[in-house]
Amino acid sequence: FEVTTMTAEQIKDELTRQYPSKVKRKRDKQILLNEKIEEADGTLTLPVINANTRTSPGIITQRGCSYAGCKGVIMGPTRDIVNITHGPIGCGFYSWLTRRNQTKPPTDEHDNFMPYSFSTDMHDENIIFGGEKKLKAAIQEAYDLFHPKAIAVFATCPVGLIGDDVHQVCREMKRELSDCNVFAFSCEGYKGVSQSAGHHIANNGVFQHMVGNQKTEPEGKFKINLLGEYNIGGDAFVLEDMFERCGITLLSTFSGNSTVEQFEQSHWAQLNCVMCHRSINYVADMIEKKYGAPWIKVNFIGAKATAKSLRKIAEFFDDAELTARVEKVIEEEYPAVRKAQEEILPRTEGKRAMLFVGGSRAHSYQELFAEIGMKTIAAGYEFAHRDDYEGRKVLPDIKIDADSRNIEELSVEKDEEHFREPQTNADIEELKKGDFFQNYQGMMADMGEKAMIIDDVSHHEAEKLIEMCQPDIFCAGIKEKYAVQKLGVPCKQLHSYDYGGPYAGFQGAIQFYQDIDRMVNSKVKDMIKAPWE
Ligand code: CFN
Ligand code: HCA
Repeated sequence: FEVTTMTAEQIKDELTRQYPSKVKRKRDKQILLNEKIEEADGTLTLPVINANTRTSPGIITQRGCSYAGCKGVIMGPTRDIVNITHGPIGCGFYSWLTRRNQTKPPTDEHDNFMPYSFSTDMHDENIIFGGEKKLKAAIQEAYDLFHPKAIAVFATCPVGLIGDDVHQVCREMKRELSDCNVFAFSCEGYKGVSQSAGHHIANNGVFQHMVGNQKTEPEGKFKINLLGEYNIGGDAFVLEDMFERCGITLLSTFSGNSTVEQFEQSHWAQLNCVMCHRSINYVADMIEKKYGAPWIKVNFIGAKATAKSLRKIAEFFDDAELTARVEKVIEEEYPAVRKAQEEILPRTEGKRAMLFVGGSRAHSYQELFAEIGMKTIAAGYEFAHRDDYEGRKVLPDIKIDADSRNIEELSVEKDEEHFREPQTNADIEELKKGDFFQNYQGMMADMGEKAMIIDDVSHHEAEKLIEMCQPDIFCAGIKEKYAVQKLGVPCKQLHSYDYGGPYAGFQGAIQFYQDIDRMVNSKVKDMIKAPWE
């Protein structure tokens, strides 16, 4: 940690020192130093982290809710579905265009409902007497105005509490409006422990209601889907162009710049390429089980990772012409990347970053920093599961029934049991032996020895960490941004890219190097000393 004389152990202890003992005990299993043991046979033993558990009440968490994960994250980026929030107006309003997922309809004639926010705007009388009638009327109104291909309904907390049957309403309306696919998500905000449960609910719904609906096979020699890419700041545009130049047919993206038609034809793909494993692994598994297409993990964040992922796809298809085209694209793109790296690296080398975001970027962006010589001294996810840290299959995942009304394992009573903490040394040994995914490496294996790993970092811990370690850059989201910058450390939003981007692919990497260079080398910090100091 360099700037401080404290040891990593002392820093870790300091983070939780002020907590009540019960909270401290819990946090101590979620904050750890990356102590890796490499066995003689090459297997890596990693620490065990207690991820995907409930945040203790009173702690200021970065996390969001199940509705945000379902409506905002997975379903938000599809342009031609009318997404109706069934609930009081706040849920719809505060999820209105806040994620910077972009879209580009081919012409003005094509549907694009993303700029709209649709809500049933429930009031007191709907809470008391039920909101199903109002929901039906809202679906009818949306249909009359827009004649969309599909309408999706998202349940908010009060809907689950009063028991409105959103699925029954949608089934009725689908029958009535025979040329419109109408379906609902029971993604009440309180379900699960974070937005992660909402991803799972959305995955199940997309698979159940759309995947497989297109009965004729689309054209294309090398057909893939890109899973877990959401076109934040235009990332998907860069990747779409890259695939086209390689001669790879992108049938669908789940769900950046996507359409209903894409989802409906996605089962025809020969290969699923998974970017953000956390949010979309369920669809990858379901497609593999039902239709047979395997999935591989890819990463288009970072120039090296992009080249590696393109080669991985070419390897899968094992075709000389495709391989040649992929190599040509890499050759065309790399000189500019190298030039940018050579120019920027002397100014950024040795600087230290901290990354606390979501369920995937706190890992994938580390490589991008490494490409300009910066190291990640602390990182953590908001809501990822143990597999995203440790890169192996661990405890059974949650089970959600077909219409997502029951997510049994996540009920409060079962919480403790399901997220069973290792009790004995034998338990710990057993967990450490868990199967590693073939194609999936978690954050820990990639991070440096004794780097700090913190799951669901709290506001208090983040503040302490910054005070003690003075990183050169702290990556987080909008809620953290200004609190961090008031401590004198630049904060890069890895969710929205701070109104910038794209950061994916080769061109995106160059853009990222430049933005980070500007931030970590800004002189403004030296000018903010108060006059009385
Ligand atoms: S675009 Fe993704 S990459 S989908 Fe997920 S886990 Fe969120 S919205 Mo914010 S930026 Fe973030 Fe990841 Fe996957 Fe985004 S790191 S928190 S739910 N996320
Ligand atoms: C979400 C969306 C979010 C929030 C970003 C932030 C996003 O979790 O509901 O906290 O700045 O990327 O828009 O992750």
